[in-house]
Amino acid sequence: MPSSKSSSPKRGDSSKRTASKSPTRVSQTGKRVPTKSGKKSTGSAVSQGKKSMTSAKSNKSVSSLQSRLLSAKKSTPEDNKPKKVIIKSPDLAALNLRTEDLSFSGLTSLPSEMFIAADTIGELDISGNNLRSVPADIHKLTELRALNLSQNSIKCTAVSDYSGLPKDLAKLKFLQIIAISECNLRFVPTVIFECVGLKRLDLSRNKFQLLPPDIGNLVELEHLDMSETSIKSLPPEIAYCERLKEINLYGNILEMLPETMRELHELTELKVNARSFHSHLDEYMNKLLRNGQIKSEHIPSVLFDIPELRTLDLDGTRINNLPEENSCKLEELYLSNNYFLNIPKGLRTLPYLVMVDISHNFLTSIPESIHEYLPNIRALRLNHNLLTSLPGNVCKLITLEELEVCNNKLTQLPSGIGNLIQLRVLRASNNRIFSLPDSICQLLDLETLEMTNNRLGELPVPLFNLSKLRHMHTYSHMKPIGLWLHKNPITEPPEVIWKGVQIAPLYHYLRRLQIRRTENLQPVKLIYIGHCETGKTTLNRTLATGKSVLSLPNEKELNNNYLSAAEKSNLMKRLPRDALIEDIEEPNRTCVASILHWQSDNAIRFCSYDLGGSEVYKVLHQHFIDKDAITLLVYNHHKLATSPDSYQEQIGYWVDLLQLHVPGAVVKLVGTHTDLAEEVSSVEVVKECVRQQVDEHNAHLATELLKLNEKIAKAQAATADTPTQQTHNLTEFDPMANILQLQYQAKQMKDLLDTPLKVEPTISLVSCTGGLQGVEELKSDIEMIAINKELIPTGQRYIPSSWQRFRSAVKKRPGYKLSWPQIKELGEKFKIRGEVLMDAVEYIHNCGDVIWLQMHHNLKNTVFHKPVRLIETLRGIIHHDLKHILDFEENKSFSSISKLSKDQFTECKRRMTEYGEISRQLLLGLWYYLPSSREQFMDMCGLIIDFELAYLIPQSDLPTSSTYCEPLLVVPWYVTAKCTSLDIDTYWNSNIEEGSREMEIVYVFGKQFPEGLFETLSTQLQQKADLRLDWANTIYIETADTKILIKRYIDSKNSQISVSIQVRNPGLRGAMQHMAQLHQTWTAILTTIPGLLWKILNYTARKVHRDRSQRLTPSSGESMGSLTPFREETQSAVPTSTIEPTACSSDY
Ligand SMILES: Nc1nc2c(ncn2[C@@H]2O[C@H](COP(=O)(O)OP(=O)(O)OP(=O)(O)O)[C@@H](O)[C@H]2O)c(=O)[nH]1
Ligand SMILES: [Mg+2]
Repeated sequence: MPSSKSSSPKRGDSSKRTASKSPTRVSQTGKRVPTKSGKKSTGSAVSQGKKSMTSAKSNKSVSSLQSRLLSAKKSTPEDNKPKKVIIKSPDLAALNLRTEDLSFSGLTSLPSEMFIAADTIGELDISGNNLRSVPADIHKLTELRALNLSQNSIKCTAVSDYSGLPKDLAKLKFLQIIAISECNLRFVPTVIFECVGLKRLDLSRNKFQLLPPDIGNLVELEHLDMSETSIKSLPPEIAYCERLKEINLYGNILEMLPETMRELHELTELKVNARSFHSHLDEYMNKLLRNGQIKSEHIPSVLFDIPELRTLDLDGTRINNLPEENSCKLEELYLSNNYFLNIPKGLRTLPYLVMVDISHNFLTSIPESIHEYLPNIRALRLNHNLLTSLPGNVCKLITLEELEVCNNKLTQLPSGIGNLIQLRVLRASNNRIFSLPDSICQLLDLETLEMTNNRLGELPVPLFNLSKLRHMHTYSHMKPIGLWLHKNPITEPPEVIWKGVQIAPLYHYLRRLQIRRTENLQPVKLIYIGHCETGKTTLNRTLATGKSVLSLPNEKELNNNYLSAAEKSNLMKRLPRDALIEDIEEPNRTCVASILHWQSDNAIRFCSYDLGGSEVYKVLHQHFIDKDAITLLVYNHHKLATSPDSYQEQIGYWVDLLQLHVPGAVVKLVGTHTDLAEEVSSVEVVKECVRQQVDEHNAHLATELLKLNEKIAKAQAATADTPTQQTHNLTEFDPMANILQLQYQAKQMKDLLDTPLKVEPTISLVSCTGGLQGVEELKSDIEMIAINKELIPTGQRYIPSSWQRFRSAVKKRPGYKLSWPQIKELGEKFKIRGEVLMDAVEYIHNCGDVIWLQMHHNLKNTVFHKPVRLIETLRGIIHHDLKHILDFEENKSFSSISKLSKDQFTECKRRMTEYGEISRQLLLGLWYYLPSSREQFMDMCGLIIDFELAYLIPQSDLPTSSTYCEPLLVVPWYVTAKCTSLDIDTYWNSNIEEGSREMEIVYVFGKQFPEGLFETLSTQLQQKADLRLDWANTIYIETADTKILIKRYIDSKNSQISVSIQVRNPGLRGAMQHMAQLHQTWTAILTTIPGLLWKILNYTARKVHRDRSQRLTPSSGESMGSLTPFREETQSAVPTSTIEPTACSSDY
């Protein structure tokens, strides 16, 4: 076959050359890994088919305006008008130069006026005229950059003919661009090779037949267009044009290419019709090639050695073979319509390939090691071959985005296809595939799955997970997109479902099928949390009914706390018949919680706990949220989109709450009010914020765990160093060196890291008004979560019938709570005992029928089998609308039931709102709607105390008229009185016994300090107190010989919340004992919150002298935010008690 052997090109007219580097081969050292930009280019190639070659063939690839000038050749058939070329070189504007456009003006010579102010012309367009020559005056255009001479009749009848283009043209030292296309030239005007500054040269559509070696003079040349010039090759001297980036040789029947082209180190685009290389093959050779009897050699091997070439189109070139060793960085290779019997081994030496098309060949198999051939492949086309199977290792091509295997003889796809998680397009039509592997349902990015004309009998049910398959049987840009199933004998789902163009009915059907096939599906608890008035109640009712059930708007909110009978019945009418309403509360704001049992169309039973979002209920949320339930975190998307500052209030706080109390819970975010939100695209931002919040939390956990482990190691080393001889009694109680405590915390952190929140990846946006946008989709998403064993592992267990009978027996029991012995007795009837009994009760709890707070130290032995009654009891004490309730005129219960006069009521109200003190009479009025025998009343008080919402003040003879406002319960949350420095002086700093002992522990918490934690401690201190005083954030307690001061404050420096406990006692031992007890009580409370991180900042002990006591006085009256009077920890590595040495020796 013809090929150029010359590797040292002859120079052209070297006397005119400005640079004369010999084309030595430069070894390419820096490896180019396909970069983002590479990816981009291929992305378009992948999606648009052949890239530069194909597009260039249709003359559409030229992009820049300059390029458009130079390819002004009326190439598109529809554009028959003379082309008006606009030249706007960026240089021109900067250089104050202009464009002289005389194109298509019927000129036979250049007008003399043109040369006035010739030095201001940067570009001259004289294309489309009748010019035979250009005058020598052209050299006056001293600033000329670009010259368009195309479509003229420029003379040039021999090699050295300057009659058409004068020698003076070469004087234009700034000339970079010449276009002389379509000039009917047989010889390239010689002067062109003397314009050595040229960067772009368009000689297309002439009749040269030969490109002279003088081209090698143009060492600055970057773009050369030789298309349709009847040339058969390029001269070897082309290699002198070292800067060439692009050569266009389309429209020529090439016989060879010079070997020297491998020296063109910047050439990235070579537009060549490679089919022309087989023009000399006769029928016989063709047959031998077709049968694989000889190896093809007619493609110049230099094509595989041009180092920077990116694309090579060898479509229809009758090849059956590639060179085995290649040294270029090809990214796209088209080998379609050829004679390949096997995948060519040469692909192994083309590691940068991202796109390979070997369609329309004779491949019968794909090698097992295919993944080694194509490590970066993104699009692989194997259509129209003879493949009967695909090797499993195809599934290791994990970078694949498009795989096409249409028109083969495949009977199945590899079972591991689900590994190709980046796959967007899978085309496998016209095969014999009888089933789709289940793993295909993992291809979540799949946008097109073409399975037309196969033998599929049914579809994998989880196919509905492929949410990016948005269409069925439709085309885009003449290509099938979405899901294509035509011509398959599919019986499940039925034809009517899968033959349409809408994918929604098919997915709906498959979802239902999935639910129906799910066995032992148990009722699912749904918990609605979120800021007040975000639409939780509305959403809950809308989901349950499928209708818009907006909760009543604000204007209609009644002054009364409860619905009138008429409103209640009205509301009842709006609720579904099958929805069992356990509880209907006030019109707008949910009070504590409301419970609704409902069933979805697909027969999944739900029990919704809709939690009131008002601030005051935050102390109760921890008792209702549940790690085994589905938590819907509802936020107002409209509000968040318009005021992003509300993120913490609307989402951040709630994510923190879940992380604190129910790590590992399944959370679904729902944005409401989208009918008001103009901007729904912000959902991505919301998603990102949530992800960031969860990530930051986990990162924080990881660092804290590291620190803690270091601390444990140090503490262990210290214990080992000083074993028993360190009998200093002060180490009896040393919270900072308590290894067990530290180990417990480390384990807790490790557990937390192992069980992060399961935040659902998509946020559902809904509107509960008329159109109900997004509601059905949300319902469907919730159903899918409900049947997802990984998310809700307890939702699909087999439940014995005895448990079911036990469940209905529990529900039927009178009263509203059952003690554990009562539960045991009932379990006994159904032979449910021991741990099984606990499992059974947990099951009923997970169904939402009962509330069993099995982790709560006071309540773990109580099962609330009528949760609504529990909620009602809590409402009496914790209510968002106390202002309205505590209204003597409006609420007649205070006069009729409490029997309080207006003055007495006013005093009671003051004591409740300032100090949290609630008298028996007031309580009777607050609970007017509940049964109130003395026994029941005390039982309800006991419940409030067990929930640690209040502490009890013992009273001897109740009720008496004189004790109308004497406190019975004190709710620390309602204490609003602030502790002043005077208070501290009066109670803490006065009467200090000289030499008494004082101990203090400071606990620090992160920014997440659970709502109500401090108040819980407050309620627990009651049993220790002979006398106590409560302020907001400060508690003072006295016993016979001990004083205790407990404060909560925010460290203004790092905005961490701290709690300090101070104990003062005449003796060290006494102080230590009290401190140890308090520490134990406090840490027991802390450990009930699984996600709570805390540490001891400081543990000090000191002897108090009168003169130094003032040191303890707070700097201002504010309890929160200003009390930072404590000294920093000064201990060495091993934390031990700090105490003045004298004190030590005197006491021990
Ligand atoms: N425009 C519009 N209004 C809504 C939508 N959802 C709820 N609302 C209104 O928003 C207000 C609050 O709705 P609720 O459902 O009571 O809110 P909530 O979150 O249960 O409030 P709390 O019980 O206080 O925590 C009511 O006036 C509803 O009518 C919605 O999608 N669009
Ligand atoms: Mg509500």
